[in-house]
Amino acid sequence: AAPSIPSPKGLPVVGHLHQIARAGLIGHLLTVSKEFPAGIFKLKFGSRVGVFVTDPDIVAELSDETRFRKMPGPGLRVVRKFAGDGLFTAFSDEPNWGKAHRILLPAFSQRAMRGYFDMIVEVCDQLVTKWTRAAGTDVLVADDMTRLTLDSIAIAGFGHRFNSFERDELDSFLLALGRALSESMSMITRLPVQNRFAKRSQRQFDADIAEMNALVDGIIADRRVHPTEGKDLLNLMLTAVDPETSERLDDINIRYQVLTFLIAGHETTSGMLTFAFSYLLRNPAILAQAYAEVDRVLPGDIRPDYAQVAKLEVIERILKEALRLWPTAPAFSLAPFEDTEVAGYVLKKDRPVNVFTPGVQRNPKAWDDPESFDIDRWLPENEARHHPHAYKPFGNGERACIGRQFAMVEAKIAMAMLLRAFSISDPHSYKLRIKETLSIKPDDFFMRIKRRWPHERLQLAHSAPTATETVA
Ligand code: FDE
Repeated sequence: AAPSIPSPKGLPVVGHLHQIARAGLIGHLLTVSKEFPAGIFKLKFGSRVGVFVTDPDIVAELSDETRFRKMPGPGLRVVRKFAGDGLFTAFSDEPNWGKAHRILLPAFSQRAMRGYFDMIVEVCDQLVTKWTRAAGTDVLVADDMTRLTLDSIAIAGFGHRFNSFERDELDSFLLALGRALSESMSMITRLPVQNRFAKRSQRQFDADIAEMNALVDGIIADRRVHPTEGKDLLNLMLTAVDPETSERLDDINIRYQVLTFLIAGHETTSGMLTFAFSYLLRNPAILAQAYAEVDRVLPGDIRPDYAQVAKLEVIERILKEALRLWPTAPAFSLAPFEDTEVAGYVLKKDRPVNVFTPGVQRNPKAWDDPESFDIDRWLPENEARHHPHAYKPFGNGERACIGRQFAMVEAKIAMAMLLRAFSISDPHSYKLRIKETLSIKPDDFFMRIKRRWPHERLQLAHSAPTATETVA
């Protein structure tokens, strides 16, 4: 008989839930990853068992799409209560996955990106305006990044304006979503018996779902009354025909997709930006490189154009490295089509196995000095030498992130526009704490901002040959 997958010591009944409650799921998994260098282990969540993989060679096997496919685990199955068979939460063999994938792919082409670009710049500019008014104070980074990413995906995808920067509170959609996501997490880390007593949470959960649906239905109804030209996500959903089946998406599925994009399109991207800013503050030499780059690529207050995004190489490497240490969608799950053996263990047909990306992406087998923030890993000559399956912040294969380009374009231009206008500092010496919903982001991270110019820009022009050299 094949051996069973190793597991840290747990308690009867609760298994490892008490440790998870203390360290948070991600923190606990990172600790356990180090205790199991073979890169595969299991944890007990009450009566349920989760298998986690952090070894890049095992990930290589799991990435073989002839043997494995995405299999939503307990977390995503709870999210299906509101995202249904939308792209993110669909099982791969649900017909609506293929249909929506084929219909929506054109909305993420290079050409489509160019079309969204001005809208994204517009939203970034609203944040620059907000921070200019707030200059000299401390801003709560995650909240403003969330306003930025939510407003961008909503305007680019659906022509909907949240106008989040006009209000001090976060949009009530975000509050409902935040509660629904943490409740989804709680449902899987609570014992069944505890779930039975969580009636109030259940009622709140239902109310939050109703609120999100009302918003989405409003967005769809509005477009039906005021049709627009162009092929944004919503127009494709409402009008395009699947080339393979010649069918359109049905109304329920469109609702799931709009909600899916609003969620997937903002949570992870705002977390990525927030982590990236927190690393810049701890790495002044890299911050200096970033200032130098934005001053070179986007001088003065010119309006950025799409061609400049490709030139933001330092910024891109900063974001990639932030996503290595803290992939903001921190796991994805796969299951074999048939019982199969991996690394000497039997994996059962259809039983989800979790690729725990923070563990994979810090695995010393694949990364030198894995805990250090080193953007030079992403210089082209170094990138070519990476283990091919040690970096998966956007998932794998046909179920990989459809919004990857969108997220990177948005994050690059946002970070560039902010760094060209503001110098950032960390007077409170922020110590990283992770907030977990289904995605992860730095909790309670404030950053001090000051306008860099006209003030500093003018000074630099007097004192040195180029702004670039002075800052660097
Ligand atoms: C997806 C995704 C993924 C995979 C998952 C699994 O496998 O389970 C991942 C990992 C991700 N994604 C990640 C990320 C990061 C970031 C920053 C992002 N992401 C972003 C974004 C944006 C948008 C719009 C999106 N995103 C979206 C999406 C979708 C829809 C999906 C699903 C796909 C399919 O088909 O399946 C995803 N994303 Fe992401």
